[in-house]
Amino acid sequence: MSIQWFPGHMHRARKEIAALMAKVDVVIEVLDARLPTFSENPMLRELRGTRPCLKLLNKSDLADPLVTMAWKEHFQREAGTVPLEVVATNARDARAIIALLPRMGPQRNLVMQPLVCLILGIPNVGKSTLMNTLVGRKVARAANQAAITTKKKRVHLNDEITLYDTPGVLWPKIEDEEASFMLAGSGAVRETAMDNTEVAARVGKYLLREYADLLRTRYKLDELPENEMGLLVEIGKKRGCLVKGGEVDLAKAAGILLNELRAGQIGRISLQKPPAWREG
Ligand SMILES: Nc1nc2c(ncn2[C@@H]2O[C@H](COP(=O)(O)OP(=O)(O)OP(=O)(O)O)[C@@H](O)[C@H]2O)c(=O)[nH]1
Ligand SMILES: [Mg+2]
Repeated sequence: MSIQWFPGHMHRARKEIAALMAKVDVVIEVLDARLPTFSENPMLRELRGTRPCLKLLNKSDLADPLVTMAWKEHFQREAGTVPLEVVATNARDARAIIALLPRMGPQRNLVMQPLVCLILGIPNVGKSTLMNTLVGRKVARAANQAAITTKKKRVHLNDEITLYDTPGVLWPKIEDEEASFMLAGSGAVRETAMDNTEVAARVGKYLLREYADLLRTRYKLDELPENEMGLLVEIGKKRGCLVKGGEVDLAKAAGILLNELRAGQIGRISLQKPPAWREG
């Protein structure tokens, strides 16, 4: 499965971001802490050029803490970027970001010429939520669905910082199969653009390998199913997703697994491990 979901507003947003970039001092790239480099848009990296970049590992409350720590070390080695793990609704994290931004931009009189910061990222990673927390009031609509923001929005955070929120942008064709499935599992893709059961099966396979104990506890499994389809069948049985004849409604079981994963109900789960993790 490769995901092709690049609606018109994303195409427009990409062009707007490119046009804005000339006056941007600092890029705030919001990544999903559960899958940091899968959620890094290569198109945005190109647009950003050599501008200083604050890489926020957001939704860190949902991710596996040890894996997030390893990801932070991974990004610390990247020139020109500062990684920070955050929760976009957390006011303390917002204060830390506000304190950091002026130190990352060019040294000048910011009251005379405010620092321009651009919030970028793929859909549903928490850009608008972050904007609201930074400003301290609701200035942008945020909701748990991909492609909520469709137009850029400018807000003066204070006398020294101007912020832009932008629509989430994916790239025209996500070729990497593992990345496609994990992005879909994380909630970055509208469900109409993917096959829920296929996504849940692939994510389920990963969870069986990496987080078997969490699955066992959440779904009260005495024995671990042998494979991903077995997992969906077990979840379906436990949750009464049956159709006529006693068969399990796999699509419904898939929906339960994905919703509970996204809500953090299975536990703190990372959907991607850093390269150094795998090498041991
Ligand atoms: N658990 C958790 N949820 C978060 C966090 N940040 C954002 N969310 C939730 O993620 C969902 C998406 O948030 P938005 O701020 O609308 O995301 P966005 O990046 O602006 O999305 P688009 O406008 O579609 O590109 C909302 O339900 C938020 O409440 C976080 O740090 N932790
Ligand atoms: Mg938004």
